[in-house]
Order: sequence, then structure tokens, then C-alpha cells
Amino acid sequence: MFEKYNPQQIEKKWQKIWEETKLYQVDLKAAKKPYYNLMMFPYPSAEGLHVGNVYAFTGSDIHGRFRRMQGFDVFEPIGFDAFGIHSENFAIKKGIHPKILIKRNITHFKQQLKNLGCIFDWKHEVDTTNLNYYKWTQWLFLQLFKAGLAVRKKAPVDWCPSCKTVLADEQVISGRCERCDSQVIQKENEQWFLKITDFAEKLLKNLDWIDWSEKTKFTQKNWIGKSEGTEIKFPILNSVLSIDVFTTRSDTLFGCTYLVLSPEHSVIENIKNQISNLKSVEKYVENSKKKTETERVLEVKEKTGIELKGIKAVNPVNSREIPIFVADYVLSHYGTGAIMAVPAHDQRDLDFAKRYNLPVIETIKPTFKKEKMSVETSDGRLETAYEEDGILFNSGRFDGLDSQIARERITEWLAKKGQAKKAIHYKLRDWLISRQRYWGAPIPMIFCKTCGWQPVLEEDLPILLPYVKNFRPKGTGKSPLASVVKFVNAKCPECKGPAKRETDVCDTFLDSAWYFLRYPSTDFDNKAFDDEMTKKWLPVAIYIGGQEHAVLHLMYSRFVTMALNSLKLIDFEEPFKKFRAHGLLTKNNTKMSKSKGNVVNPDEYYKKFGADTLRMYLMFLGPFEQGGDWQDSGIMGVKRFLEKVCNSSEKIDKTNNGTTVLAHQTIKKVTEDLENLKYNTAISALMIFTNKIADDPKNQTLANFKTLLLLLAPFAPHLSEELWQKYIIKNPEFKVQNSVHSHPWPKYDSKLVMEERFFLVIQVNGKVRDKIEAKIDISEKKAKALALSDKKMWKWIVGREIKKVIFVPGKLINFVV
Ligand code: ANZ
Ligand code: ZN
Repeated sequence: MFEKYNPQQIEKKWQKIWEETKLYQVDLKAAKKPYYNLMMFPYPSAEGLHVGNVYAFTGSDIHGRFRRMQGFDVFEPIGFDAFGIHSENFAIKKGIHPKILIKRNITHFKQQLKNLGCIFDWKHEVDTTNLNYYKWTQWLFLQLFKAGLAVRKKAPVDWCPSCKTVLADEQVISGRCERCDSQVIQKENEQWFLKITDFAEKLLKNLDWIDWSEKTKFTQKNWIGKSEGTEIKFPILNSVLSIDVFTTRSDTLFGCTYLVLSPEHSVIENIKNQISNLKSVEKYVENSKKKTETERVLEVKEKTGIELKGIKAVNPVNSREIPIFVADYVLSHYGTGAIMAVPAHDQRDLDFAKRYNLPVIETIKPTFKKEKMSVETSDGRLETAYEEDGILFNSGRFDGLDSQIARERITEWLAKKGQAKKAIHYKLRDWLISRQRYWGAPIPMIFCKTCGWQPVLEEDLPILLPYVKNFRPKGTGKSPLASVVKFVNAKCPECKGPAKRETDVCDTFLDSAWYFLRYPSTDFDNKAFDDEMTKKWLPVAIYIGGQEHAVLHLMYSRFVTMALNSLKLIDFEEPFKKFRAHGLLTKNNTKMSKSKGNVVNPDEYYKKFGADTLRMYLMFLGPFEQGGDWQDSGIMGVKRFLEKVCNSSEKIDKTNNGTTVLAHQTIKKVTEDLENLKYNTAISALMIFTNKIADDPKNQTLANFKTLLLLLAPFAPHLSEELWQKYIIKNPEFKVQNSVHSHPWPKYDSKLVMEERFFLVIQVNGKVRDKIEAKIDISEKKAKALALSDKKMWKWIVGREIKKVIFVPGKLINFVV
């Protein structure tokens, strides 16, 4: 009789038993070896759990289970990121109030999550829409406000006409709304900003030591965009005014033949009466406001601009009078909002110079002649700018200097005359968090005509999100809360006079920027997070989630952590010591999306194959950090593998408790792979081991079978528990300490797993000249290198031409000379 594999029956059974016996609950206070295993919490969409969620959660859960068996007290919490435009838009579509719909979605999600068999600690669940959570989100805002890190600014902001709200910089992807993909437009608006830029340097610097996926760090580094350069003052002729430009290439200053201002630059307004073509300039400025930022900076050939007629600037280095232009490819909020144009050495400037017939002066040539210089057309005009560093010429006393040195010298020289200074600029901008929407935590601020903006008193928190029947965005630029009179009218916390509440709500990303601090402290009603718990459990040991959050959630979380640290509310600067971005799951090599109709619904597969098979299939698709491609045909193979595990249980010689070399090799391989999240190759090793146990009597020992179940436990937790109880424990009554998941992770004997070695025979022209010890699987390339490094060989080989190399793997290498 073979053990029949019946996942539908055993999975439900074990989930129930584990829950009843609280197997995975951690005593957060008593834990001796705390290990905070965090995964990005889901947004509970109405469609239910996406297979992409399942992919991420499984990878994280396997890691948590592995650490647990290694003896750590693993805390693996889960929750719901349930506020936000996405949820709200769906509620609008369905015509169901979000307060009802989101509750329903969460219930559904929870069931689906339970089906997956993770070691979630449900006692510490977090729901960001819950009063006892968003109260503390508001509290967080107040702390930031009191520290001067939340400020109200009027600024051009991105407005999504479809979502009818402003968006943060990070939520605009190639000029489109991250949520609904509509083209965003620019609006001038007064809004709340969080001063993430105060931490730009620290956000950048700490990337040097945090253990994060390289690609995520790379994305953050570029987003922060630190740039070290010089600010140079260009006086305006016949005026007291001057224009500061920011450049990283002060070495090219002698080649500057005009200046370009962004359309928003204040000089235009200040020198209006000297501009002779003011009407046309104003028209140009007006038009550029209609364009999105991406449209403005995209490398389109036709860079537009207009000259400010009637005024000229002076190049401080050679007193040359140069024209001033306004062009929208220069951005107002980067650097000083003005540039010195050097067409010979900057392609954008060259394109522009050609269009407006402006002079081009070359001042840098390549250090080595063989390097290609600027490309010229037949009439001698530059075709391509030479943008590299090199040697200066046409640059007066700086001729002959190398670019790098010239930058220092020119800056120093101008600085002495008060015409320049070193400057650092970052591309990162402050985080705009106001949303003119309904479904979010109300920003806890009150405006009083006498006292200005006042923070709500902490004892008045939470500011309840009122039930609003018509929660749809109005398109008036105001949140639906603005029409709730009872909500709007408030007492000024300062003078107690009549005042008005802020009616915008917080960006959802503020909710998720601190949830990891809440999980260990959900038992505390009177504080956002408890000192002792926070000291014990944070920073997070490992965080796993999607790369798409690199500059959103992951950057915001780092900022909030740094801000709280600067306020001495926590004693660490970085929330996640280790972060790993998982890969993307595709279907038939295309992205899964609702519009393509190729989204895999996990429910179907739980039902048909069980969670264990689904978990293992997903992890088998490819390296976890690279992702994989879902193909329905593949899942059967994994199912058959688990059936084989089941079947082999009957073949085991229960009296033989010996282990084999293969068992030790498998433990080593699986352990190392789990350390590195290489789940696919760990599964391969388990498959090889299982095949041997199934077919080779020598391997059919009880100890081998035990090892197999232990190694399988993180991947297929239900089946391994079932077989463990039945064949190893053999006690009908389940005890927590007897669970396969309570058993320590198996160890291997390093002597047994030593790779096999042999003596590589080295021949010259077929005659044996030496023998060297080597690994059995040494490659031809390595064998050759090893042989040639052998001094004894030199007298046979040195000075002769090697005509041919013959390599017999595992035996010999022969040089024909
Ligand atoms: C003169 C120059 C000559 C430049 C040359 C480059 C090459 P990063 O490294 O990205 O910081 N720039 C400065 N402010 C700008 C703005 N508001 N909008 C658009 N472009 C701006 O780039 C710094 C360079 O970007 C600066 O150096 C400036 O052009 C341009 F051969 O100045 B450069
Ligand atoms: Zn007041």
C-alpha cells in the first residue's frame, strides 16, 4: 500500500491544528533570539490575493520557517494597507462605500492568506484604516510638524485629472499617474510637504552599509541624485541683477556662449521693463506651463526656447557678452533653475545652438589623441558634442590643464572674486502628502485666521474620518470632506476661536511608512510603539518585497525612521538591515495584468493542487530574486514530486537509522541555498534526494527520510508535518514540541561532504611529467591553469608553442608542443 497524497484534506487539517495550538505565536516579550521577518503587506483589493502576492509571501515565509528551525524566535506578522486611492476608486466603480467594501475585502484576503500555510502571527495584525492605527499615523504627522519636517508650501505640483488629486513626485511615472495611468498636469497649489530632502545626504550615505539588493540601492541613489558642482554668478549688463547658474562642468566656462533660464525663473519678472519682446516671452512661459515635466525634458530633437531681447549677460571669465534665453528643458526646481550653455560640450546645448544659430566654442580636447574627438560635418560644424573630460584649450591661463584640475582652479579663482562658490544639489524633492480625496487619514491640522496653521492637540486624536455618503472626488481641487460642515468647523487649539480643519487626507504611503514599527506594539493602545518592544525587535532582520517600491515606500520608510531617530524617539537610523527585492512573476513571458486577462488566481490552484504544490511550483520557476514564468504545464511535475515523497515513505527501512553521503550533501546544499534565497536550486537538490530514496535501497533509511522531511518543511509545511507525525512521531495526539516545524534544522558532517578529489595526470606530448591533486569536476580551463602554474612543468613547456591541449575530465591533461 502506498501513502496517498491528499492535500485538500491534510492542509485544512494542519492549518486548524497549528492555529489551535498557537504553534507560530511568538511571546514577543520573552523571546530570546528575536528575528523580525517582514514582508510587504498587501493592499486588500476586491479581486483577492494576486498570485504575485503569493509568490512574494511564499519566498518570505520559507525564509522565516528556515530561521525558525535554526532556533530563532521568528516574528512574521501580516496586515493590510487598506487606505488609498486604489481602494477608493474600486469602491466608486462598484458603488459600495469603502467602509463596507474594504472590510469585506480584508475578510476574503485573510482566508486566502490562511490557505497558504504561512507562519503568520495573527495576534499582531495591522489594518491601516483602523482607528487605533490611523490615530498614530496622525500622531506621526504631528511629531513631524513639531520638528519642522512637515511644512505648507505653494508649489507647482502634479495633478491627476482622473483621480482628481495631486500626486507625489514618486507617484508620477513617465508623466503618468502611478494609479490610473492618466497623463498628469501641473498645478500651482498650497499643500503639505514632508521634508525628506533634509535627509538627502543621510539617505545616500547609509546606502554604503545597509545590506540591500544592489538594484534597489542603485535606484535610490539615482533618485536622490547628488550632484557636486559650482554656482557661478553671471552679471546682467546695465543692471544690478545677476543670474546664478549651477554647473558640474566649470572647466567648460570659456566655451559658454549663452545662458538659459527656466520659464519660472524670477529674473524674468524682475527685469521685465528691459525686455523688448516681453509679449512673446510671456506667451512662451504660459505655453510651457501646460506641458508635463517629462514632455519638457525628454530628449526631443526640437528644443524650443526664446531669447530675452534687450538684455545680455557677461561671462565672468572673459567678459564676453552673451545672450539669455528662456527654454523649458531647463527645470525650475533643479539647481538654480538656470544654466550656462556650452554647446561644444553638451549635446542638448548643441542641438539648441544649431537651431538658434548660436556660436560654438570648443575648449576641451581628449587627453589621448587616439580617442575620438567631436564629430564634425563637412562644413566644419560640430555634429556631436565632446562631453568627456580632457585637456583645456581656448581657455586663457587655464590652457593645458586637465578638466578635473581646471574645475578646482576656475572655481577657486572666481570664488576669490565673489563670483562663484562650490555647491551640492540633489534631485530628490520634498514629499507631497496632501490628497484631495476621501479614503485616508485626515491631516490633523487646523487653520485659524488669527493664529495660522495649528496642530491638533495630541489628546484630541484621532481625528475621525467621518462617514460621507457621497465620497466621490468633486474635481473642485478639494476633498469631499470639505463639504462636511460638522467636520470642517473646529476650535482653534491655540486661541479657542472658530477655525477650520484641514480637509485633505494623508497620502497612503504615510500609512505604510511606519507600519513595521506598529506590529510588535499592537498590544499598546496608549502609544504608537513601545520602547522596549521596539528595542527588542527592530530594526527588521530581513524585509522582502517588490523592487517597484524602491523610491516610494522604501524611501519614505527610511525617511520616517531617520526623522524619528533625529527626534530621539527610536535609536536606529535604518528600518531594514537587510532588504531583498524578489523578481517578477510573468505568464508566458508577459506581465500579468487584468487588461491582458492573464492573471493567475491562486484559489483555483489551492483547490486543485494544494498550497504545498503551489508554493513549491512558484519557488521552482527560477531564482527568487529574478522571478520566473508561470506555465500551467509545469505545476504537474511538482505535484508528482510531492506524490513521490509520499510514496517513498512506505519503502523506508524503519530499522536502519544510518545516513548516507547524499543526505549530508543535500543538507549542505539546501542550507546554503536557503541562506541566499536560491529556492529553485534547493528544490532541485530535494528532488534528486527524493529520487534516490524512492529508487535506491541503500538510501532508504529512516534517518534519510527524517532529513528529507526536515529539509522539505519550509517549502511544503503541510505534507512534511503529516508524514512526520505519521512515520516519525507516531503519536495520535499532536504536541507543539513534536511538530516538524519545532525540530532543529538538520546539520551535516563536513567530512562526509568533502568534494571528491583525484590526481590529475599532466602529460607533455603524451609523456607523463607530473600529477597534481585537484577537484574531481575540475574544468579544462582550470586544469590548464593549474598545470601551467606547476614549476616542474616549466622546463618542458617554457619557450615552446603549445599547439594543442587534450583534456580528459577526471583523468588527464596533455599538452602538444
Ligand atoms: C554647463 C555644462 C557644460 C554642463 C557641459 C554639462 C556639460 P547633473 O550631473 O545631473 O547634476 N543643469 C543644471 N541645472 C539644470 C536645470 N535646472 N535643468 C536642466 N539642466 C540643468 O547635471 C548638472 C548639469 O545639468 C549642469 O552642468 C547643467 O549643465 C545642467 F559641457 O553646466 B552643465
Ligand atoms: Zn487661533
